[in-house]
Amino acid sequence: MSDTLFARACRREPVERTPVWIMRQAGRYLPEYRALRVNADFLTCCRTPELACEITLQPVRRLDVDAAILFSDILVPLPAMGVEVTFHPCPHLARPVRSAGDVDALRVPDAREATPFVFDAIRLLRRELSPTVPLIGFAGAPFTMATYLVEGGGSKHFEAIKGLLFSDPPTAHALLACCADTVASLLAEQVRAGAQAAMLFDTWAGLLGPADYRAFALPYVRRVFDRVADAAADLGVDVPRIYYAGNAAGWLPACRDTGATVIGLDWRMDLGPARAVLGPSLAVQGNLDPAVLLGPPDQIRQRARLVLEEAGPFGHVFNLGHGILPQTPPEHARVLVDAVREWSSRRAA
Ligand code: 1CP
Repeated sequence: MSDTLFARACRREPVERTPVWIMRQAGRYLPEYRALRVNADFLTCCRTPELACEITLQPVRRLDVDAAILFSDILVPLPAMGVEVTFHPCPHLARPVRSAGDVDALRVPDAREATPFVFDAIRLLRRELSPTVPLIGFAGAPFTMATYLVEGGGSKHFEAIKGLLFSDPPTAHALLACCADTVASLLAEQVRAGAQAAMLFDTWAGLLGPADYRAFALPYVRRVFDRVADAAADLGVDVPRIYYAGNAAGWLPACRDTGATVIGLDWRMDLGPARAVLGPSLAVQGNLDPAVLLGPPDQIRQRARLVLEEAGPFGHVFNLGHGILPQTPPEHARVLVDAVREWSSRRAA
């Protein structure tokens, strides 16, 4: 794997073109995914290795992307922590975590016992995928996990999680530590099962100002990536550590201290200035606005080119700035992948 286009871009080595994959590339915008979901609910798909494997492969076949991402969800570890979650399709927790007593009652599961289906799916996928297409394992970053646990689902103003941070910081830290240890076990174990990159999604860290990011998010991200780095070192393999930093403009400099090797960014900032802040040792991933894929093909090609020019030729993995929207015409996703290939290889020639 260390020689795939994706791995070389993550290491900031020269590449003949920019690798591309799409966040949430498996999912509801694909008719083949919707067809499979007629007979299996979302969690059944996540918990059945053959189904998770098949769904992971769907966008690889259709789009010819340069990386696969395991089909799962950041909330898959919740039941083993003692928290029930349902999806309709957005996640909903019947009993959110609100008090010190609720946090005390949480378990930090051993991932091998809690989610064996995740590792079985990874082993299956490593047999099915071409050696040129690396498999990305992932988990939710501790702050984003804690946000779902406390809010109980999506939220408009996030007053429950933010209220907890400021009214009872020791309980907030105990919750974050619990999330970090759960996620560290899950992600390190994915690497041991064969995941060739490890990604943390911090979708909600943008709720925090810089000082609070450093207090409540950063140390826990670092704790997870340290465990991932240890697992990779034990195996003697290079495993890129990708940190998706949602709405990160306010605390972008802190991303240098996360232990990540690649920083995923959304479209709210341009990649050129972001790279100037992140410095020469980090690669970047992103950052086309997913809504661009709702527009016409010419616009998609033009916007893809602008992102490539902002990012420069090395140390860039092309992606959207957030998950692909369910309304996206699948052929528009293919237009994007082809445009990235064409422009970036023409530039390299
Ligand atoms: O009914 C269905 O089919 C369920 C829809 C769905 C899907 C397809 C959910 C519920 N999750 C997923 C898959 C998923 N989620 C993947 C694997 C697919 C791929 O990337 O190809 C991944 C990586 C995720 C990660 C995820 N889940 C994040 C982080 C990334 C992001 O988009 O910000 C988050 C925040 C979630 C929570 C979640 N799970 C499902 C939904 C609809 C959501 C978002 C809800 C919200 O915005 O609050």
